[in-house]
Amino acid sequence: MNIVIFGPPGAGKGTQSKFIVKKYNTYQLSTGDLLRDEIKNGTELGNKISSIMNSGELVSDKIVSDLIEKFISNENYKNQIIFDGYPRTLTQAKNLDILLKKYQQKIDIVLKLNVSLETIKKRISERKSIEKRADDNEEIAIKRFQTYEKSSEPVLDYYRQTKLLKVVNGENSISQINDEISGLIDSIKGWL
Ligand code: B4P
Repeated sequence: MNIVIFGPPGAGKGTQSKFIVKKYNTYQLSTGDLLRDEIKNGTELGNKISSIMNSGELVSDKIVSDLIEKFISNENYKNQIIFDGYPRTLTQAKNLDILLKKYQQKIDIVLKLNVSLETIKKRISERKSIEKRADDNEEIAIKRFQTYEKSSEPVLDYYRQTKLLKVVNGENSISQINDEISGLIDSIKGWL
């Protein structure tokens, strides 16, 4: 089973992905984490993308596509991937379908976490004190939210048409969201 987890920055995609990985023995593919690793390791790619990420803009579709193909093509992860933060644009959504088809896979469910900008600002300021991420400040959080709003609607429409989209209230507590997501995954596992 492959799952897409979608939502604005700070919605809790990473938090919920970690829970799903543990409960359902899957693998988390966080494009944000992969990109931050490139920056941390000072790679050529990392140097190229750090200013883009720290401005709240999206990294190019080509760069993230190359990163995810490495993961999708790995037999060890076949049909056990949580796509955390990918796709973020319509081009990425279509590209993901092409890549999955190439490796005889598909998406089984798309979970969308709904969270307001006010909640996100609060969470990001709390996360900043723990993780010290360079893009976690209020001004960049607002910019990232605007970037999300601009690019997300076509992605949501795309998944609405495929009937894979399930909307989850991301304002609830972490454990309430865990329960809601488990219910949704268990319901589709029954007919897979
Ligand atoms: P991401 O790494 O995807 O980061 P995120 O959206 O900020 O975080 P997430 O939603 O995972 O929130 P978390 O669980 O940490 O993206 C960062 C950047 O990378 C992008 O801006 C972009 O530049 C680039 N990028 C990534 N993917 C890309 C792509 N596909 N294409 C192009 N560019 C890409 O939760 C946030 C905080 O809230 C945590 O501290 C958590 O403890 C807390 N929290 C979570 N759920 C909660 C709840 N229910 N109640 C209370 N607190 C909660």
